[in-house]
Amino acid sequence: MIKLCGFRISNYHNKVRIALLEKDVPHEENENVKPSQEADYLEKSPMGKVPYLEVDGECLRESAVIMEYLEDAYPARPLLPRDPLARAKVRELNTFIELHLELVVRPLYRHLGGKPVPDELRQRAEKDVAKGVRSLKAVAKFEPYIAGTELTIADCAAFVHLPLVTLVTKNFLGRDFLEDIPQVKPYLKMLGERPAFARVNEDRRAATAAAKK
Ligand SMILES: N[C@@H](CCC(=O)N[C@@H](CS)C(=O)NCC(=O)O)C(=O)O
Repeated sequence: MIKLCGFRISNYHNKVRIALLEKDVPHEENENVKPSQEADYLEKSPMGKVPYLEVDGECLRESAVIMEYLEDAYPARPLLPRDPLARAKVRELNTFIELHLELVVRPLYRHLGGKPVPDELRQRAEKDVAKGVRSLKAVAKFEPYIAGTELTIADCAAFVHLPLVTLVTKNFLGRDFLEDIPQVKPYLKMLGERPAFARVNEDRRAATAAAKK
């Protein structure tokens, strides 16, 4: 049995959980695991991050690696196409979303609590988000899925990460940079109607509300 460890507000945890549900992989979840730099936690996750996946007594870290493992181990309901170039195009999209959008807005996300944002950070983020959005626009298909006619790992990533890009750019950069890609909003709505995506989203909302109590 495999076990996903993390918490249900984490976008990376939620991305993996969507894949597990979409692929109908039997699994357990420990949703009470928080990032930590304590020595005993670092044995499970050496970067101190969530999520990690427990598989046969081993821990697997890094959500992109976990997604690839799930594809290899559970090929029955694929989230990657068979054709090598098409597979690479999905990974390209995933990289634009995670490396060039999510990781770019993440340092600002930490300031949502009200901590002032240094000008330098804001200016750098503004430049970099614009590049990330431009790249996403160049490759996203919305036919109706982000990589084409089939649901892929890039949809799992887009669903959890793009709302953060909207939140952060609206709050700190004066406008939602994703409005430059008008298909994004209806696309995220369409994904949110799929049972697996809807369930993870509802659980995220519940966990967020509980954390505020
Ligand atoms: N590259 C990692 C990123 C995971 C990540 O950043 N997780 C956040 C929670 S959403 C975390 O653990 N943050 C705590 C930290 O960075 O110390 C992955 O894809 O798994």
